[in-house]
Amino acid sequence: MKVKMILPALTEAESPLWRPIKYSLFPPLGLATLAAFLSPDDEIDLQDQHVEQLRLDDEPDLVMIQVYITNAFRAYRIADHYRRKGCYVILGGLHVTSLPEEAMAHADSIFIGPGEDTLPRFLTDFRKGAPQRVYTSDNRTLAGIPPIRRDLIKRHLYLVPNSIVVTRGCPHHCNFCYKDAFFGGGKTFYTQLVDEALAEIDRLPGRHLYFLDDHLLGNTKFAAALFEGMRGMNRVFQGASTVDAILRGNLIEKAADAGLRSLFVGFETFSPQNLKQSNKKQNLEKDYTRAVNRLHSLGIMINGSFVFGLDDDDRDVFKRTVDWGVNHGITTATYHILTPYPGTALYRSMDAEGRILTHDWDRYDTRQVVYQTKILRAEELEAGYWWAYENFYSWKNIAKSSLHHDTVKHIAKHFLYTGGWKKFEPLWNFIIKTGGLNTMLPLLESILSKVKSRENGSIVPPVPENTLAGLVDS
Ligand code: B12
Ligand code: SF4
Repeated sequence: MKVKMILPALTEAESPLWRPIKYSLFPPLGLATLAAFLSPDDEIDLQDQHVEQLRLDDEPDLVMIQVYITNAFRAYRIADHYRRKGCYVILGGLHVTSLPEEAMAHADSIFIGPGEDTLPRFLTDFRKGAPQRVYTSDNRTLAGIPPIRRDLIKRHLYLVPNSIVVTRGCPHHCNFCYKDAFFGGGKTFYTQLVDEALAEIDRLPGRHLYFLDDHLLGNTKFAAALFEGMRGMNRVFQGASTVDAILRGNLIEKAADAGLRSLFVGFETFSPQNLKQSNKKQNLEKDYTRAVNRLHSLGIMINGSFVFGLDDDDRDVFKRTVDWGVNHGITTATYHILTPYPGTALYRSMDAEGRILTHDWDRYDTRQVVYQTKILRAEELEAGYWWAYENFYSWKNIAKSSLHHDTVKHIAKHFLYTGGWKKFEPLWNFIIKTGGLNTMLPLLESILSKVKSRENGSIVPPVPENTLAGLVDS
């Protein structure tokens, strides 16, 4: 059987003239995971529009398309194109799960939730000639899933070909997050078997790994065993966590020992009001500064995530947030404008209040205001968002933030990483166009090599386990 798998890009990434480096970072891991359920005899063509021109002149037996909110309209156009040719088209992913009826109009079958349990069911039905219209995931396990078909990934087109996920979902329930909508009807947080996760890591060439898990430290027992198993593997890796998990116990030291060098941390907001509005209770009354110091003392760089536009935000929020990041030596900052994704609790409450202003999903890219704001006007919010990026990544602030660290190596690392990331977009564009992106990996690996603070270890003692118990409610 001929199978075509497609990850459509959002509009911005398609321009032949300009490819932001962000879209050439990670390969289509979800589709490569699903490809493992196909037969070795199937002829699979996996295309990622973020990094290649789509070929649409073929006539496969089965077309599988991954739909995010910001690629939904394009995904539907591609689906319609193949259905007109008589190909069988199936749609799955986050946006299909949020809005199944919308997706149904463009597909022969749709998939609700993760695909590890539903795709095998569909394939059996499809081969028998009796596929159903809707497949809904209800059996959430990663035990025994076949190895990801990484052979289908064009590694040379990505800066970070070694992306990996060893858990699914998250133990928390922030009301703006995609995850409760996506994992509804079953477990919302589950992990691989440790041995299987370690085997997957072992299969990856080179040193660098990027864990795309929503919360790599979310299950303490699993993460501790994983990091234990990774010691001595000589890996350097990046991942994501919450503030409370960084402060709790000694898991973060274990992660650092295993090779963790940079962490995406969801600070999101400094306002308790906003945290309550977002049901981000795991951040309430948590000492962000302490978390930052703890990471820095372990030589872990921080990518801070911040959201603008929650109802308690005023005109000063942009400056406050940027200043805090610079004064705390945050390496990179990711700012978002609050975006109520359909299917989330945030969307439901805003919809009930009549605050949703548009259903143009292309605009739900976390850079545009799509809802009725409260204190800030929409124009102020968008202007403040761009101002924050520009200021955080000004040379002056990159230098100031780098100088926060106490060793020359850490200062240099910070300066190179942040400057290289944000200040050389034309150079990245050139490297992408000339096909040499993957050759930059050794540079990334050396920037991520180990640094320790002068105190040679953690200077920030952990918060006792039981003071935070109960907040993680998996
Ligand atoms: C890596 C990543 C990216 C990467 C690469 C994406 C890629 N190559 O897949 C980059 C940097 C390009 C990216 C960009 C963006 N991203 Co992004 N990204 C992620 C991240 C962190 C991990 C994705 C991943 O690999 N998951 C692991 C794999 C195994 O799961 P999966 O891809 O979902 O696939 C499973 C199922 O969805 C399902 N499935 C998927 N497709 C199909 C198809 C069929 C036919 C079937 C049967 C099943 C199926 O089966 C798979 C196995 O279970 C997620 C967060 C997350 N945890 O998902 C955010 C996330 C997907 N991104 C998000 C957003 C908003 C964006 C951007 C708009 C950000 C921006 N401002 O630019 C852009 C838009 C991209 C686009 N194409 O439209 C949101 C999406 C919200 C939504 N409702 O759609 C998420 C959820 C982040 C968040 N917390 O809000 N992203
Ligand atoms: S902690 Fe992060 S991944 Fe988990 S629910 Fe909140 S926003 Fe989503």
